[in-house]
Amino acid sequence: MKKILFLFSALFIAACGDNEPAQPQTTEPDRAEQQTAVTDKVLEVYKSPTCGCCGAWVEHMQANGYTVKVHEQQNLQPIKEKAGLLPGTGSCHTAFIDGYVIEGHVPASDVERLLAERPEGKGLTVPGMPVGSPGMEMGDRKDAYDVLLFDENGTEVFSHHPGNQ
Ligand SMILES: [Cu+2]
Repeated sequence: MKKILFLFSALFIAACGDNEPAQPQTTEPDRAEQQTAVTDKVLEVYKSPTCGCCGAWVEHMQANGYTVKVHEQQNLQPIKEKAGLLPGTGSCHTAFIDGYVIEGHVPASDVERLLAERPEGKGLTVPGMPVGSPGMEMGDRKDAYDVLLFDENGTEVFSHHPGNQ
């Protein structure tokens, strides 16, 4: 299982592009993790220093009113394990907010709904990196994708985003 997850994250980091310089707002993970449960709308994001689409997603969340703390590290494997992601359901960056995991390019509107409805589960994931999801804009192209609610047993569709193709 570790190996599978590692292969996925390596694949996504590669697809993400190595074109973005390191962001300056890196903080120590240990210190920040203690704050996640009590702060409102503070998103703790773990990403590789070179992931451009991860940075674009961070900007999407900031534009929607979230305070974001970015933690940059090369090896995200311990974070994926902490998040409890099932093999094949991961993406590039992993975030935590208010007791939930947000994996990959989840739209801010879905995070908003998650925090309002507070369903049972570990959090939301958009596996892979669908074109047209927040942070993955490529011209006018939008691929259809699902946001999944997941727990240790599996996933269910939380919302569907239709494409335009
Ligand atoms: Cu990405």
